[in-house]
Amino acid sequence: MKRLDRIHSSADVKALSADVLPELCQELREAVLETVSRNGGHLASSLGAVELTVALHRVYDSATDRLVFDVGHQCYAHKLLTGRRDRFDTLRQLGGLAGFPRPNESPDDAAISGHASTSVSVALGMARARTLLGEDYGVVAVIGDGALTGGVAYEGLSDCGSSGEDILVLLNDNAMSISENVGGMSLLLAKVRVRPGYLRFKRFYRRTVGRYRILYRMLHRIKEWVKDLALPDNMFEDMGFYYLGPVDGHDVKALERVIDYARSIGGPVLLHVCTKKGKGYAPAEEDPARYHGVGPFDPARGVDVGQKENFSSVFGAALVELAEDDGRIAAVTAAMTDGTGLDDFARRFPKRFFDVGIAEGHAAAMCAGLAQQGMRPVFAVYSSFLQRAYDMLIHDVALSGVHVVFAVDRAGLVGADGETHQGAFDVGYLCSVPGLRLWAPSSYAELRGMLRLALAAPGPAAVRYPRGGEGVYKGDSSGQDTAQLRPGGDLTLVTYGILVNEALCAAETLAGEGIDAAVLKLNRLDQPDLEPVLASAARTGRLLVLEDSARAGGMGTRILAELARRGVALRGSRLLDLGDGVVPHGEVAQLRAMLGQDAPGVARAARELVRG
Ligand SMILES: Cc1ncc(C[n+]2csc(CCOP(=O)(O)OP(=O)(O)O)c2C)c(N)n1
Repeated sequence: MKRLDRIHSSADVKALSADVLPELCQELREAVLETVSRNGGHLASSLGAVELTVALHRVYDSATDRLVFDVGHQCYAHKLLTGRRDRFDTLRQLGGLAGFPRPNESPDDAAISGHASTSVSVALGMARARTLLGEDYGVVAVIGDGALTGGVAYEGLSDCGSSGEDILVLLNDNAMSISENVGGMSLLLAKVRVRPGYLRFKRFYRRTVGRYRILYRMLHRIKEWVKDLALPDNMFEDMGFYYLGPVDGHDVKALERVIDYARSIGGPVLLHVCTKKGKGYAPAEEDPARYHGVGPFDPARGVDVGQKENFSSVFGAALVELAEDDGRIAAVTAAMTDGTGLDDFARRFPKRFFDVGIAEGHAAAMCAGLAQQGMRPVFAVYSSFLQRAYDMLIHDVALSGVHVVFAVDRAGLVGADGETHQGAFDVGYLCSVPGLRLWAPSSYAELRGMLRLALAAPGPAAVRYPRGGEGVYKGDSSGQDTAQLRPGGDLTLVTYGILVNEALCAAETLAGEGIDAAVLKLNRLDQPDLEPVLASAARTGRLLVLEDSARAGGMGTRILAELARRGVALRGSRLLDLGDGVVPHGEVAQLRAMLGQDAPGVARAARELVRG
C-alpha cells in the first residue's frame, strides 16, 4: 500500500514524519500524471504546486481553515490529500471529480474557482466573515503570477493589505501564465526573485532584535530607509503586506517552516514561492505551455505535437489572411494565444499582436482605444472569460460604437472543464449590447465568411464559435441572416452554430419515420431575421428551438415572444437549451445526450411534439 492511500485529510498529512514528505510528493506526482495522462486535465500547474500543497496541509487544516486556490487548476494534489484518492481516476468525467475546486464535492474545497484572479478577494471576504462572527480559523489564497496580471487581483490585494486581517497570500511564481507570463508585474517579480538570503536574515532579525521593542522599531525605520534606497520597490510591502520570500517552492520541509512562520506573524502576509511549472515530469518542465492543459496521452511518449484543424485554428489562419491585406487589423488576447489560435498571427505580425495578460476587461477597453484611433482590433477570447468584460463591452465599445470585433471562442459546451468554462451566457450578454452585431457560424467556411463580414462594416461585432471541429454540415450560408437548410411541413426546427449537425441528423431520422421537419438556421443573432421562422412556425404549428445557450437571453424565448406579439398560435413548442446555464463537466457528446440536445434527443422531442 502506498503512503498516499493512507492519507485522507490534512490531519493525516500532519501525522507524517517530515522525512517522508519528499516521498509523499513523489507519489502525488505519479498519481497526477497517471490520471491526467488517461483523462486529460491541467498537468503542469498541478505538478508545480505539489510541495506547496503538502506544506499548506502541514500547517493548515483544509476541513476548518479555508484554502482558496486561484483558477483552481493546480488543486489535484489537494484533492488527492483530502479523501478523494479512491475517486481520482474519475477526474473530469461525467459524474466524477471536477477538475477544479468545488465545495459541493468536498468541504475541503473552500470556494469555487475556474476563472483567474479572484482568490484574494474571496479569501479576504472569508477572513472578514471570520472576524465579524468571532470565529477562529486560518485563511489562505494561493495565486499564480499569471493570475496576478488580472486587475481583480489588485483590487483584492489593495483592500487586503490594509485590512488588518490575518490572511496569507501565497504567490506561486513560476514565471509562466499558460504561455510565458507578460507585463510589468512579471518584470517586477523577476527582480524580486534575486533575493534568496534575505528571508533567512529577516527571520533571524525578527527573533533576536524583536525582543527589544524600542530598538526594534528604531532599527526597523532605518532598515526601511536603507531598503528603499538599496532594493527594488516591493509593491506588496507598499500595499501593507508583510512580505516573505522568495523561497524555493520545491523544498517541502523549508516551505512548511516558512508557512508556519508566516501564519505566526498575523495580519496580511504575502509569501512569495518560486516553483517550476511541470516539475517532476521532464517533457512538462521543458515545455510547460504545451502541458498546461492536455488531452489523454502516453506519458512515455508525451503529448502529440501536431494540431488538428478546429474552429480556433481556422479563425487564426483566416485572421492572418485578412491582416496581410489590411494593416489596420490587430489581434488581442488575454493570455490565451495558443488556445485561441493566434500563435501564427503573433509570429507573423508581432507589432500588431497584443497579449495583455489575464485581463479581459482591459483588453476590451484597449480595443476600444485602438479602434477609436483607426485600427481594426480583433479580440479573440473564450465565451466564459469575456463575461468579465461585460461593462467594457457596453461602456467603452458600444456607447461610442467603435469597430471592435470579438472572436468568441468556446461558445456553447466545452466539456470537461465544466461549469465555470461552459460558454452558456454569451448569446444573452452579447445580444444585450447596443448596436453589436452577432454571428454564429456552423462551419469553417461560415466562420471565415462571418469574420469578413464583422470586419467589413463599422461598429461593434462578434462571431461566436464552438470548441473543436466542424461536423457533417460544411456549407456556407454566411450571406443570409437566416437560412433554410431543409423544408418540412410537420414541424419547424430552429437552431444555430454547431448544433445544426444534431438538427440535420435528427431531421433525417424523423424523415425516415414520416415526419417532415423544416430546419432553419440563424446566422445573425442580434437582430435575427425571424420572418422565415415565423412563416414556417405558422405553417407547421409546431416549433422546436435547439441552442447551446442558457434559456434566459437565448433565442428560444425571443422567438416565442415574437410569435406571441404577432398573434401566431402554435399547437406546441419545445425549447432545447442549456436551462439555467450551469452545466457540469463531462464529454460534450455525453452532456448533449444528458440534456437531450443530441440527434436522438432532438428527434425524441420532435416526435413528442408531432404525435402529442
Ligand atoms: C478570467 C480568466 N481568463 C483566462 C483564464 C485561462 N487561464 C487558465 S490558467 C491561466 C494561467 C494562469 O497562470 P498562473 O496563475 O501563473 O498559474 P500557473 O498555471 O502558472 O500555475 C489562464 C490564462 C482563466 N482561467 N480565467
